[in-house]
Amino acid sequence: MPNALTRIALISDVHGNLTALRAVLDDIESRGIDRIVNLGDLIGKGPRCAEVVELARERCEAHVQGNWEASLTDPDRPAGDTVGDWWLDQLTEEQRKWLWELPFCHDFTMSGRNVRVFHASAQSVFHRVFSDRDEDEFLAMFANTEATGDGPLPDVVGYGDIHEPYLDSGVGDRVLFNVGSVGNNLYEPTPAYAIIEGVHGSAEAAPFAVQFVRVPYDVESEIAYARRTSMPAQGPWEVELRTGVYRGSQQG
Ligand SMILES: [Mn+2]
Repeated sequence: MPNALTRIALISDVHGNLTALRAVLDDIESRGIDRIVNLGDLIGKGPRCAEVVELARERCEAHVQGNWEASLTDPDRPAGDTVGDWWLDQLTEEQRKWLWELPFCHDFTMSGRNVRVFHASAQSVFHRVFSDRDEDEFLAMFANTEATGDGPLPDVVGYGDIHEPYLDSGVGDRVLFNVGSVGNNLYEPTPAYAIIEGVHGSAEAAPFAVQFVRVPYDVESEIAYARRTSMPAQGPWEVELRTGVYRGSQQG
């Protein structure tokens, strides 16, 4: 009698976009999936960080820290560093502490594979790995580092940070994938997340799958909400949400 397959939804980079998060959570629920892991960057860029943090805490069984959490909620953040203050001010003291204490990675076993998820790379939440990285960067995603600790070496790695979903089984039997972004996708702006399916907690080989989902949502409603606030960088953010063109590539 085979073990039942479990599905886990992996979400990342919500970035304060509550309308997008609600749409994605509704889609996850409609599939009968009740296990969700958050890969970081709940906050920053968008208008509703506090609400997003609360909803994610309610619905996700595990979380890892993103670069926005790591830089903004650091209790030793340099006093002169005011970039991001608007977003930090949205959060309660308790939320800041919770975000600061989030773990770097989350490891588990599925269908005989060691799965590891983190925000950006095995090196650091600030070390960005794009989809066109070279083979050395690919392999480095599967290494144990000071940040990851000495857990079992992963065969499957999922991450966020670049706001662009992809899957690469480029070297050996390793699988690297990016879950995309819920609240701030680039290239194709529709919210994205991933589902992995397999026998959870099992060291025995069994079917294993990764699936990507795109969930349309009411982007204009999130933009209308943001316009009633004094959120910084609103213009470039609106272009990102509507077109997927990164603020650094937008024509002035
Ligand atoms: Mn991000």
